[in-house]
Amino acid sequence: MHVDMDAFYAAVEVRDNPKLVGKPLIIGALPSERGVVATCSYEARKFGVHSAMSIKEAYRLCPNGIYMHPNSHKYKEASDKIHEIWDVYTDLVEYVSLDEGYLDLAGSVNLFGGAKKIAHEIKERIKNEVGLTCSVGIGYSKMSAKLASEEKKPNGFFEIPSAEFLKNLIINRDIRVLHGVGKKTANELHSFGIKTVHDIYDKSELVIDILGNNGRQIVEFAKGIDNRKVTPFADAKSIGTEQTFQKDITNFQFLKDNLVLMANDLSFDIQRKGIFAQTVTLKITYADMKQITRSKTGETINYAEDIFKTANELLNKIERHAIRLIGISLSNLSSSECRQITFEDTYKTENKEKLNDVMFKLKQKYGVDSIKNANVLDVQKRLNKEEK
Ligand code: TTP
Ligand code: MG
Repeated sequence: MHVDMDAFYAAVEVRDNPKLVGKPLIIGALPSERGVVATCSYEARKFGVHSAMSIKEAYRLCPNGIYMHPNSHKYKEASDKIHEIWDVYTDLVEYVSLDEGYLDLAGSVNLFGGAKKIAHEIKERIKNEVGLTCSVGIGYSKMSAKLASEEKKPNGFFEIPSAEFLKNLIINRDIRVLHGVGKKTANELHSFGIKTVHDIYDKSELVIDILGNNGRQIVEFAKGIDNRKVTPFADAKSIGTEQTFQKDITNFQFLKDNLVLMANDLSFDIQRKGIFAQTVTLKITYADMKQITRSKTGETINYAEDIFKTANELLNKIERHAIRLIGISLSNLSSSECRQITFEDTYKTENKEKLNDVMFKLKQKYGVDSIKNANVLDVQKRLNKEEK
């Protein structure tokens, strides 16, 4: 099963402000600012506005739209609740992004009365408990499930039960419909006159000649063959979060404050899954678009303060030019902690564990914002001021 929320960021804003219902709403930046559209409501899509378009272009198409900055924290909180609902139905969930995921139901489908029933229950629960709509697709493979969820968007449900069914559905569509065919690959194939999925069957040898192994994979996808497995979070290679700024940042305190919040989010995420990380990677994109990453591998950790400490150490070592994006990712993930505890720090460690445990349980029960360390409150205050 593939689940994808409808107009996710925009839908969260509409949920929280009834005045926005039915309006063209564009999330990203204000018309006077530089920036791109993160997403927009379906009303705004009628004007041709879409994700990744510049705000300037969006404003030209839709001057009467309502423009807003994203509120990442709110989307994360909604996402956590949504992920928890998915978790009820199987422990094989691959979270693709905040609003999208694959559920492998092979082992649990009978337990819950069938895939269709699960799909409707998930839609119902997300509507009632989170106040949002989503589109659900059922398939026999990842690609078919994803295509099924896109088929009847928004608030849709569709099933693609077999390769034969999939082939008939997409045969006359543009090759972009296939997993792995992005803009660049599509342009390349278009220049050889390969435009539809049908053309891929007809000219499969040519596709393989042009694209090599990648072409072989695309031909398989066109035939409906897709053996990719749903990879649960615990088996993931890394987990990360990043933040792009509206304006380039030279204030390192501001960057540090952002790292504190990101470390908190990541920490909660991995604790929820019982995961520890050994490597922390800091990702930076400078104002001139130059990208760097810096990593440090040490003890297995999952506390926010440990993640922050390592990320901050890495930040202190980089060149200090204006920065456009900052991110942290965690890798070398495992489900158990293995570290040396010296006799001296046993007492300190025990208290830290108790505190962490209580805070984690409160967050799980009442939401990520229900309890915070004083330092996080300070940081949030500072960041709010900075934004004003
Ligand atoms: P999507 O699922 O691609 O888009 P959506 O949920 O807004 O709309 P729909 O699925 O109904 O077509 O992305 C989920 C969220 O991710 C989206 O609400 C905002 C964010 N996002 C960006 O910030 N930038 C992007 O370029 C894209 C595609 C998404
Ligand atoms: Mg979506």
